[in-house]
Amino acid sequence: MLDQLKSYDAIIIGAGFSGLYQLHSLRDQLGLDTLVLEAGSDLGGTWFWNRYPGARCDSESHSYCYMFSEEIYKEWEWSERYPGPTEIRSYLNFVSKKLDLRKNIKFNTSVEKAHFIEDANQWEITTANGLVCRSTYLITAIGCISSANIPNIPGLEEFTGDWYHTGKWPHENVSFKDKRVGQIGTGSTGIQAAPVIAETAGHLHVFQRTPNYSVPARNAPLTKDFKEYVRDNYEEIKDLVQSTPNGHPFRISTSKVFDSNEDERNKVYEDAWEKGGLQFRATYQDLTTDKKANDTAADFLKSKIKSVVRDKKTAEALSEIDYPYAGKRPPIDTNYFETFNKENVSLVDVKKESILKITKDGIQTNQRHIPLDIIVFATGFDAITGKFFEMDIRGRNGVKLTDVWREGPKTYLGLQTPGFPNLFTITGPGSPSVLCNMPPCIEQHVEWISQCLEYMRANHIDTCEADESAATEWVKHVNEAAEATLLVTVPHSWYLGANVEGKPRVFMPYAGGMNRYRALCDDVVKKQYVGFKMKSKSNVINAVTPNKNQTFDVTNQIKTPGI
Ligand code: N01
Repeated sequence: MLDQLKSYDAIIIGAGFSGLYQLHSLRDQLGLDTLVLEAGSDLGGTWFWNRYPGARCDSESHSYCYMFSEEIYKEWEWSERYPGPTEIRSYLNFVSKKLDLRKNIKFNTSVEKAHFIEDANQWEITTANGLVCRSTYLITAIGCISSANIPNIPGLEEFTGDWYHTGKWPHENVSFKDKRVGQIGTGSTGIQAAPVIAETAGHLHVFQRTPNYSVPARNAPLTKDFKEYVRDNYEEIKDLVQSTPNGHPFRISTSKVFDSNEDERNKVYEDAWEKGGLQFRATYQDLTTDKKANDTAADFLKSKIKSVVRDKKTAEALSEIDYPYAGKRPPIDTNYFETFNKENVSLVDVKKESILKITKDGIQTNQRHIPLDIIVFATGFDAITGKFFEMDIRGRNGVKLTDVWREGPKTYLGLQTPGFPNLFTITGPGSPSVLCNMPPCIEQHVEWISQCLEYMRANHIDTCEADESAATEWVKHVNEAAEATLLVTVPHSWYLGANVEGKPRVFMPYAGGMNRYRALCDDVVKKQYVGFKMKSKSNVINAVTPNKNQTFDVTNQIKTPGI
């Protein structure tokens, strides 16, 4: 209890990519007394928890890292095209050691409450292990997909076998050898997990509710030449990821689908299929905005599934996809569809054979009982807002964040919520976040927040708080950006909160593109933090209310969304 009511300049919640860089930035660049509180027993964030079989990042390793330091970028060498959790954790440990970050992190410390104490102009934080401390600034670095979603299927408590959620995977080895395994869920995670589970399982039943498109990842060790290219082209790669709408190290084509004839198009798709990875969606600029254009890619990908999967009924169930390609987060895989050609793997099409309940030794569908030793829930997350709602966060006048966000998250630029002074949310709802490669989004937010705090301190400003009307305009703009894409046409997407019972159906991330978003945030700074109320003691120093032409041009068409 040594830290009872100790005050810090800044408290950061979370020690993943965001929290680590924010700590370095505030402590070493701004000289602030900073503490990080982390629920896990070690650093890593998403990568501390997600250790499920087959887990691997879908972003290419040379872009899935920090770029704020040329030295760090060049000193680290990735081994494969896509990094796995172990290598990512080693990387974060390397960064942490280099910057001496651990000394300011408290592990096994889960934040339960964060209340704004108006008189003191401070946040008071209470943790599950009894720590109470205060800070002037509170920064959430809690990730977007960190709150596991376990569906409410009756009977789970009766199950006598083992069950796991992919997002809370045990640190010790889970053996599937000769076991009867049921995997529920075929999103990005399930598509990565199934082929690896099938390698040793006695039998794997994959319960699929909604079929998914997937493109081969084509993971491979990085060649000596590529490693050299990465080392020699730091500036160029940095410029690329920071200037594309999705933060990935490839440009989205400027061509439109119907600029090419069918043969040319198929060649483009075939080449992208061979190359593998998320680059498939960058083949044409209108794939994510024009349904007819999208149909050409969707048909190509469906025909690939049918050409791989030998059993006709299974191929049909896997390829009967009724929403646009990349309308949900597009997975990439290693032998996912090939896995269904194995003797020990079968697909359970939950649309036709619904799950009634979990029994003591399996899953009862409306057609049969499937005996199981292990159930793997690859059922996703209460994304973006879920982790916030696990904490009791209260702003001015004791107002709860859960109440302010009841109808959907209300933020200005995804960075702040009106009524919650000095609370900053890294990759919060209303920012590009999950539609992009995360590290460039994180770096942009961390740098923006640090710059804002520097400005506040230089100008003796005590509180920074999003203006109500600025947040209203921003939420409107976030909706308009989404409406300009096919993303909103997929009713069962987690981007809309549709995967969690009772969650409001609101499109949460900003689909206007990372490059555009960055420019808007920079413009806000240039305009003296327009849309943020900056107060010193009780005087308003700056309360420039935005007018929509001033801050973000909501009428400007979103041509290349950040997805
Ligand atoms: O979760 P999901 P995820 N009965 O929500 C099914 C990121 N990620 O963990 O589509 C039966 O996408 C559900 O069915 P449906 C990435 O951003 C990143 O796979 O709702 N099925 C769906 O099939 C990704 O988008 C990497 O009908 C049920 C699945 O469970 C995000 O994480 C790697 C069900 C959930 O899919 C989440 O992906 C992996 C029920 N009751 C993931 N409830 C990287 O590369 C749910 N489902 C960094």
